[in-house]
Amino acid sequence: KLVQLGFGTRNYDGNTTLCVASAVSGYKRSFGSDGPPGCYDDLARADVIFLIGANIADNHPILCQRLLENPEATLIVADPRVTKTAMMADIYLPLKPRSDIALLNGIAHILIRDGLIDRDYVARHTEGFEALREFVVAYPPARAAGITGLDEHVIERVATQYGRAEAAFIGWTMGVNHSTQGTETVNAIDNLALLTGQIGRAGAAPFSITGQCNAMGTREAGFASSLPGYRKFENPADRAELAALWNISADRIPTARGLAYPDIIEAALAKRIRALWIVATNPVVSFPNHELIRQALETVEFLIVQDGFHPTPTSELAHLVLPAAIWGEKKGTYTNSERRVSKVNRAVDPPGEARPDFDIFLDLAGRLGVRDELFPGWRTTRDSFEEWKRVSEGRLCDYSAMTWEAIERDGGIQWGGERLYTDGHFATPDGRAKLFCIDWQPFPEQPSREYPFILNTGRTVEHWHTRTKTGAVPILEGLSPRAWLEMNPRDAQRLGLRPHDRVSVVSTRSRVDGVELRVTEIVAPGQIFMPFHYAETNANCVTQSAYDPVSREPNFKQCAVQVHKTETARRGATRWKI
Ligand SMILES: Nc1nc2c(c(=O)[nH]1)N[C@H]1C(S)=C(S)[C@@H](COP(=O)(O)OP(=O)(O)OC[C@H]3O[C@@H](n4cnc5c(=O)[nH]c(N)nc54)[C@H](O)[C@@H]3O)O[C@H]1N2
Ligand SMILES: Nc1nc2c(c(=O)[nH]1)N[C@H]1C(S)=C(S)[C@@H](COP(=O)(O)OP(=O)(O)OC[C@H]3O[C@@H](n4cnc5c(=O)[nH]c(N)nc54)[C@H](O)[C@@H]3O)O[C@H]1N2
Ligand SMILES: [Mo]
Repeated sequence: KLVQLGFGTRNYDGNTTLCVASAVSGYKRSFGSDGPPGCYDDLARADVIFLIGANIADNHPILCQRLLENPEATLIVADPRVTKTAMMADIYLPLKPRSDIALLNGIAHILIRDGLIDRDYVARHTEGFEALREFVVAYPPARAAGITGLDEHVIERVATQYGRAEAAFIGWTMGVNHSTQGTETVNAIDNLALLTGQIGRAGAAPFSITGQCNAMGTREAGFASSLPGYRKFENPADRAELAALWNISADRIPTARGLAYPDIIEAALAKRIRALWIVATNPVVSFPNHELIRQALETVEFLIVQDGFHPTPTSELAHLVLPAAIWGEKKGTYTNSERRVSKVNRAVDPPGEARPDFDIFLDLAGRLGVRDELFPGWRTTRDSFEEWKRVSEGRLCDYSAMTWEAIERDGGIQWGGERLYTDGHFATPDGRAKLFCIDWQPFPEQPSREYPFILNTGRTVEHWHTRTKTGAVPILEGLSPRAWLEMNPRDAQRLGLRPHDRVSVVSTRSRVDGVELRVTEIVAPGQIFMPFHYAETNANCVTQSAYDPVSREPNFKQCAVQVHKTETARRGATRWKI
């Protein structure tokens, strides 16, 4: 409300665009709306669990414990890297980077060929089956095996297990979303669930595991890719309804979305955007192609950074820093992957001048002269929760029956109940889900003679993203004090590199120096992996500006680089300290 109606700009986006935007766009295209259909308990209820590009042992360790409740289930893990999660798998699929669509189409081919689909479900609840049936003829197991590098028999086995399951769960995270084909990969995943009717029942769901604790926040509250309550910009009835709820004239509601995150950054570089306000994200470390974001932030005439910590690599560049209270210093609700709304309470007072983000927003609204009109009588996050109940009423994400007291009493409440689409009725105009014909494409920057390695980037359990918090926790920092590069022994031997060598990772864009080498078969020959947590050796110096055309999510998981021993002169990279 403040950005759209107070500032009068549509150019607003969430960090979610670096994270779950592809899942959102994929769900919208397949099911007519965003909203993960399943719940965490499904991991304990499924008899087949298929994890694609999701390393839950490191990144969702609490959720991962649900697997222990379900030792009978077959766990299938598709990841080019032998992660801790891959080590837990009954069937591990070390597929080639970004070959997931070929694998998924190959599985769809086998399911249809062998009659392992739910014909009744497909006929009653989906659209596009005939086209898909003809399309996947082009993905026989031999071709899927050729593209993925997997054994044909393993693909057959996975398809048969999935097709015969009573309840099959597919969970995915950034190995899927961080791709120029992220949205399409999600559609190919949704295809499998729809073909087999593995959705809307206990244990059965195509489930996007979100990243941050409140990643659902920007998704539901909208104003980036949709209007609040999953309303659509292009739908006049949605706009009229929202305007009526807010008691404003409908022509103040935009009819199309504004610029997405990467497009805002490019517009800043081109001076079409002259002021930027960054809240609760640290893009100098987390945004792809570091040089570009640094230049963009140095180009804007006014940069405001609102963060719980200072200095951070981003707040250092700010003209104005607004100190924010963080978790445990403020009160409100947040919503997780399984649509569960939880309450967080203030345990301690914020230090110094820090104030809850909400208070900063209200204060600003007052100074802009829009507080009485847009936020009449609002004092606390409870007031915004009460309005949100009215705005979300009757929508898929309906909060209207919740109260703060009930949320606290029940340990969180899920909107939409335990599972969505239990009756097979989807959020599309005709109520049917859509099957998509998705062709596999090679990833955008292929390795070459000069840049022979495919760089994969991601996380480790000890650190949270850009380390503004975990870098200050001695035990975590001690366990994982610096960035490393994983390389297969064959490649290391060929390059004459040894464990603990300091290496440089170089792409056509820029370079990172002084990264500690780990020689390990966790990665296959030709592939290397580096965590992106470390500002002082920033993996995003080398990643590229390549985005999914629909979701605008960056292709963080593959780019072409060369690796060599760091010259001594470059080793003394100064360490960024909190
Ligand atoms: N400890 C810790 N936990 C976290 C976070 C953190 O920073 N630290 N961050 C949170 C957030 S916001 C997020 S989004 C989640 C992310 O959670 P994950 O998505 O599990 O994390 P990543 O390590 O980014 O990537 C997951 C896997 O994708 C694989 N991958 C790479 N390329 C491909 C491919 O082409 N195909 C397939 N199938 N897989 C591929 C990688 O090898 C990696 O193992 O974690 C959340 N939890
Ligand atoms: N190469 C590569 N890059 C990636 C990824 C990858 O896998 N590979 N993953 C991407 C993904 S999935 C994500 S989610 C992003 C994460 O990237 P970021 O969002 O940039 O990472 P965080 O470190 O979580 O940044 C959160 C910031 O908010 C501050 N903060 C914490 N709590 C509060 C609060 O209550 N209020 C305010 N105002 N500030 C607060 C923190 O101090 C921190 O500076 O990184 C993306 N970048
Ligand atoms: Mo994320």
